[in-house]
Parts: sequence; C-alpha cells; structure tokens
Amino acid sequence: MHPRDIPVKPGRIRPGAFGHNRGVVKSNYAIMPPEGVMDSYLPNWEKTTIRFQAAPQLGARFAQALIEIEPGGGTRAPIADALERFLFVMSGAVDLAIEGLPPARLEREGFAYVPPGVRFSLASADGKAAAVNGLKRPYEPADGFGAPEPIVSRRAEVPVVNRNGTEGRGWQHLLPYGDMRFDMEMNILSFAPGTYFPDVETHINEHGLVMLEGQGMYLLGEDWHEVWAGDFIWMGPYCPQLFYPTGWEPSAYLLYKDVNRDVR
Ligand code: UGY
Ligand code: MN
Repeated sequence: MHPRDIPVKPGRIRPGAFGHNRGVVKSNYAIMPPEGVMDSYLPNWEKTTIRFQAAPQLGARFAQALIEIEPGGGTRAPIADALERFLFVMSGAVDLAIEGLPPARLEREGFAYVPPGVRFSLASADGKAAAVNGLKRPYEPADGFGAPEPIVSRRAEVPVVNRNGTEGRGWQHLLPYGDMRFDMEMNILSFAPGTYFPDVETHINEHGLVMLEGQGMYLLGEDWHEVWAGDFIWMGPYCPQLFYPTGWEPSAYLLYKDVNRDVR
C-alpha cells in the first residue's frame, strides 16, 4: 500500500508526515521514494500527472518520470521532438500509437522505444487509469550507424539471461544488447533472495533505477540505503554501487544505462 493511502484516524498524523524521509539527494546520486515526488501538469498531456524522478536539474543527463494517466487522459496531440524515449507500463493498460507502426495496446510490463523525431501518442485504455514510467534524453548518434527503429514489446517476451554465472540473478535486455545504434540500455535485473553482486561497481555510466519488485539494500557512494518496490534511484557517473535483496521475495529493478558511446 502506498503510504499516501494509509488510513489516518481523525486527530492522528499519517506515519512519516513529519520529518521522516527516506529521500536523499547528493551530488552523485539520489533516492526518490514515490510519496515525496511532487506532481507536474504539462501542456502536451491532459488528465495526466507527471512526477519527475530525475532531470538535468538534478545532475542527470536524462529525464525520467512516473506518468499517471487518468481514465480518458494521455497526450493532448502526438508528440515529436528530438528526444528518444523509453516507456514502461507500471499499471493499467495504454493505447500507444507510434508513427510507422500499427497502434498497440500495452498492458503492465509492456514497453516501447521511440526513436528521436518519431511521433507518438499515448492514452489510458478501457476508461481506466494507467501509470507509465517514461525516460527521455537527447539521442547521441554514432558515426556509421543509423538511428534505431521503434520497438514495442513486453517483459515476458524478453529472455532472462545469466550474465555472471551466478544462480538466481537474471538479466533481461529490453533493447537489443550490443547494438551500436543504441546509446542506452534498459535492463531488468532480478535477484533471488540470498544473491548479491560480487563487487562494488564504479563506472562512467549513469543509471536511472525503478524498483519493480521486492526490497533490498543499496550501497550508494559510502552509505547503505533500504529500498522498496516503487522507489527510484539516480546514480551519476562513478557512483560506487552494490545491491543485495532482503526478505523472502525476489527483487527486480528496471535499469537505464548510457552505453556504446566514446568520451567526448
Ligand atoms: O550494468 C550495471 O551497471 C549494473 N550491474 N548496475 C547496477 O545494477 N547498479
Ligand atoms: Mn551499474
């Protein structure tokens, strides 16, 4: 249950209402629990609340947001700009129209990649509310490689690969892995209870992380933080990082990573 929805008796104060905050903002990472990410309303969306979890204002070189679409809401008119986008359905269902592709209905865990300059529109389906996590960033072309085509798929279609030889830890590469046309990866990393990364990673790449399932402990920089499904984390370049799940349930997160491009 979302903390906002915890029933509060008259005269009582909602737990966490005063001062208790799991949110953290540092120069090279941030943790955004969902209850504190405030709402934006934008001209090109109707009946839609946008909650920006990361943006250039934070230090990130991309923007990521939870897009909450009310029944009958969505893009006011097709959107086309110079940005590439990745859309992942968190709840409900959406109708997505991407220029050049037949219209598609995306249910929970459906996803899409929209290349730069390609027009798209999005609406909640069946007269019900939907929530989509959306990431956008300027596309960085690579000499000798064209821009990628749009992709529409769903998590269940993407094979789980074991990249580390470690039992219980899986990777799903939602975008074609190693395809140099792409300047980003969107991966789902899953962890059975008791698994962990063997080393603390410190790398040039940024991350935008959406906790999809479970809970765990994240080392960011020098500090450990408890994270739960629904939390968002921004990790800047060279932020030391390590995760292990806690509890009895598997954990999984959706992870953006900028890749495949040289340093300029
Ligand atoms: O691919 C990655 O960089 C990944 N192992 N990082 C992470 O999960 N924080
Ligand atoms: Mn990493």
